[in-house]
Parts: sequence; structure tokens; C-alpha cells
Amino acid sequence: MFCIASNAYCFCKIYVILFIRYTLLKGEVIDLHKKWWKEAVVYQIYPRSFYDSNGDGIGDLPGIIEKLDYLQELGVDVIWLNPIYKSPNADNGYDISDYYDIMDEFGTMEDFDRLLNEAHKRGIKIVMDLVVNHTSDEHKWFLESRKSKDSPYRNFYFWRPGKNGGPPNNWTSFFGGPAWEYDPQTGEYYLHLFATKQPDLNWDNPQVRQEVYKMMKWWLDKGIDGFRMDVINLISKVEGLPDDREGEKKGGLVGFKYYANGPRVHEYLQEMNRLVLSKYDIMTVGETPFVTPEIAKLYVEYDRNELNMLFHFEHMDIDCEGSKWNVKPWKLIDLKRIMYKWYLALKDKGWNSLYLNNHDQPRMVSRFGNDNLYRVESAKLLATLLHTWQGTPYIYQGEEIGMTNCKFESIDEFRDIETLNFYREMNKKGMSDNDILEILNKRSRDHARTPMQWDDSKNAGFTKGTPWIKVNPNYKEINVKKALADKNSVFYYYKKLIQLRKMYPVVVYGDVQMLYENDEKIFSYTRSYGSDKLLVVMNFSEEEVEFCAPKEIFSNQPELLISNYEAEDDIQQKIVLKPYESRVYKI
Ligand code: ISL
Ligand code: CA
Repeated sequence: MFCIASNAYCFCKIYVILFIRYTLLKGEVIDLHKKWWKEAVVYQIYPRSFYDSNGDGIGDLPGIIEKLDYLQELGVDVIWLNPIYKSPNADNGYDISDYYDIMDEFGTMEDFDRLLNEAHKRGIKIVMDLVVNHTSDEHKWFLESRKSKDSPYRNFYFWRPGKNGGPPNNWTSFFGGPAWEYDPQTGEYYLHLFATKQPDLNWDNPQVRQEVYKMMKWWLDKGIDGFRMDVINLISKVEGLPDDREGEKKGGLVGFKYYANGPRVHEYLQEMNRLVLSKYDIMTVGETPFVTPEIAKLYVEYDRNELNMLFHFEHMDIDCEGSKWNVKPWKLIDLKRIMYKWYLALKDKGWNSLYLNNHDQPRMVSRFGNDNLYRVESAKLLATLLHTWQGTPYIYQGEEIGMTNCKFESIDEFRDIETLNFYREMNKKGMSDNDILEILNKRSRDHARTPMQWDDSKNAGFTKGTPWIKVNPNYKEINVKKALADKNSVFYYYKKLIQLRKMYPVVVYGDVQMLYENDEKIFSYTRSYGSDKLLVVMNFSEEEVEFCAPKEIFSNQPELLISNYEAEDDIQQKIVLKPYESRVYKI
């Protein structure tokens, strides 16, 4: 028996070697790290703002089901759902009171099962948000833990006595104010890195970890296809929760050096991988503020067995200084430098995720493009970058029709807790409403959260009732119905880019070689995979610019795969690129 098995093993080995030889000879590449989640395009849905099926003004799960055909038409492979679990909605679902139930406004567990089933029928996978750095203060664990100092759940969270008549340390919260809340019931404080209604879970307690793993398995056994893990690199806090004196002097967020990429985070993620993730064919992406490529490697290198990819924030910080509210102009050179640095660092060892906006960020066309004169051109140009750089692209709902930031006319049009807290803080400091409004009109998370614009009817066709948040007034111009009727729309450009990823492995797997690294207007690179090669050229400016193609490229009869202007097929050595023009050639 052993003999037969070992013969078969030898035979297989020889066959594999021959096969590799053969394909290498043919000029093709065998990539042992080929994965479905590298080839996939992910579409992020913020359910509250996607489509309202029952007229209560809030998007819901049946609403998403109604729009699955639309997503299938676009061609995406995966949907990432922002949190849909039971929640009092202090932070739109990022404050979960029951991990095993669905938020009332979004529907029922039957609706979810139907959504999963209907998506799978169309070949679309579903990735869920996993929010386990904190729960809601209305979660039963927290309700129990706050009852008494010797509650069996006390140690599920961080409860500490005050110090010198104040909180246990000087850490501040992401949403403003101290990271501690005093609870008179037991006379102690609890830690919340985000809102007061989002107490942090204590991952050092093995019971907490077991509960989280059990819950993850429960969803995976239902058939979901992965997790996007909310602030997952914040789960391990330094023992003793020390004061951050340096941070205090600097201003801004105080304390993060004691919990970002904390001492035991890799131990916990490896445990999670061993006990849960490794048992399923799924994808994982960690949301990780405060990571450099060197730190990121520890999370995503193949042999570390932690996560598949991360959302880092480096490119989200190029247009601000000190804090997200302090906006400055951004430079293309910085974007190129950061993207190339991340590519090189993870090359052949891990994998990048690619995003230019999400539910926490301004709309990409308003931020990195031109949402006025060149809205369509620049939306397509940014889409080109997103789909032809190496990594898995994440499209945020509405991006595929070029949705823009919204013009908010007054403070009471905002809904987001971070925005409203910022308003209160600045107002207390004496800043005028107009000045605050100006900042918020650039940065508020609500720009991403205005309803999806489906058509030019009332409320952009999002709801028959009163929408929970203002609809962007530009919906008559920018909407899905119009996009579907225009063959030159941003929508069809996305569709084509997604198809190109499917047709040419070089778009997914090809190595990147930067061209014109120091050019302030042109973003250009080649991708190579075996004998396949692509050239991507993008003009990130409002002026015409000249581009000189490398000789080996224009003399090789390149084929134009996609472009956002009418452009000729053959490339001359010198071409003039129009404002925001982008072209992709196959060589
Ligand atoms: O949104 C941000 C800046 O505007 C970030 O600081 C954000 O708070 C951080 O990236 C964490 O985000 C995630 O967790 C939060 C939640 O509010 C965000 O929506 C979520 O993406 C707390 O769960
Ligand atoms: Ca609804």
C-alpha cells in the first residue's frame, strides 16, 4: 500500500515538474499563489443607503436583492456588506448588540438567507463586516459586565478605577473626547476607542476570543464567503494601559501607540486563522489604520497564516496634515510613491487591496479627480488605476456611476456621529458654523453615505418615503438609469475594466514597472506576466500633456484595450494626452 502511494507521489512530482517546464517554455507563468480573491472585483454596499424596498427611508436587505441583477450586469464577483447585525445604530451598525441577528431596519434572517442564496445563484459572493474590537453598550455581554465588579462578564471589557479624579489614562477617542466613560453603577470607567456606545472588548480574555470564533463559524457555516475585519489591528492593548505623554504633547489622537498593532495581535490572528479561517475557502481583509508596508507584511505574508489583505490608510492621508480635518492639496507624486512602495513591499509575499474611497471617505472623483468639468473623464481615469494596478479592487457603491461629494447646506443635514461630534467640539472652541461647514463639505463621512442614485425620480429612486439622509441634489444628472442608457457612461467603462481583468491574467498578476516616476502629471506603468505586457498611461491633470512611449512599446504594435477618449489604436512614440485621459495598451 505504502509503495503504491509513494509511486503515485513520485509520478505526480515528475508530472508537475514536466508541466512547469513545458509551460515555462511556452512563455507562460505558473503562479502557485493564484487565488480567486486576487482575481475578484469587490463591490462595497452600505445597506442603509443602497435601496429602500419598503418606503421607511432606510435601505434594506430586500432592497439589495432587488438590485443583484444590476450588480451582475456590472460584473462584480464579491459584495462586501457594511454591518447588518442588530444594532442601536449609534455608529450605523458598527455598534453591534447581537451578532446573531439582523438589524430591524434591514430585515430578517430570512431576508439575509435569501440574499445569500440569490447572490450565490448569480455567482456573486458575500463578505460580511466583522466588528469585534468593540460591541454596542447594549450587547448582553456589556449589560452584564456593567452590573457589578464581580460579574462573570466584567473581564469581557476594560473596566478600570479612575486616577486623580479623572479617567484611568489620557487616551482619546477616534470620535473626539476621552476614550473612557465613567459608569456610576460600579464607580469605574470603561474603555471605548470609538463612541461611548462602543465599549472595547478585552481580547486578552480567552473567553472573548472563543465567543468571537464561535460567532464567525456560525456565519461561515451559513455559507458566507469571508470577512472585512473592522479595525482589527487595534484589538491588543499594551498591558497596564499606560498614559501616552508624547501623544498628548503632539495633539491629535492620543494613545494609539499602545494599541495599534499591539503586542499580541499576531498571536490572536494566527489563533483565529488556525481555529476558524483556515477551515474555509474564504477571503479576509483587515481594516488597519497605522500600518506601514513593513508592519503590513506581518499580517498578510503567505507563510504567516493571518489575513489575505489589508486596507491601509497611507494614500488616504496625502491630502491632510495632523488630522483628517486639516486639509491640504495632494500631489500625484505622493500617490505614486505610496502605491509603488506598497506594491514592492508585498510583491510575491502577500497581496494588496486597492481602494480610493469607502463609507468613511469623501467620494474619490471629488477628491482625486475633478467632479465638475471632467467628472466622467476623471472617474474613468481613477477606475483605470483601481483595476490595472496589482491588487484586488474595491468599488464603493455609486463610484461606478461617478457619484460625487454632496453640498451640505447646514449642520443639521449631517447624520454621522464623527461629524456631529466634530461640530460640537469646534463649536465649543468658538469656530463659526460657516467655517465648520466648509471643512465638513470636504471631509464628512456623510458624502459617501448619501443615497445611491438610481434614477431621476423623487429621492433619486432610492425610497418612496423620506430618506434618512439627504439625497445629493445632482441626482437628475448622475444616476444609474442614465448610465445604463449611455454606452459611454462611467458604468460601462467599469464593466469593461472588470471584463479585462477576467480576460487577461496580466491585469491581475502582472508585475508592475513604474515609468516617469517623478512626473507630476502622468501616472504610467507597465505590467508583465510571462510574455504578456500592458502599458497604462494616465494624465492626472486638467491640461494636455505630452507622453513619450518607451521605444520597445510603440514599435511592438500595441493594441488599445480601453481608453476614456476616442483614441487611435496605434501608439506613436509621442502622444498628447487630453485632460484626465487614460489609455491601456496590450503589447
Ligand atoms: O473614519 C475614519 C476617519 O474618518 C477613521 O478614523 C475610522 O474611524 C477608522 O478607520 C475605523 O473605521 C471603522 O471603524 C469605526 C467605524 O465608525 C467606521 O465606519 C469603520 O470603517 C468604528 O467601528
Ligand atoms: Ca427600508
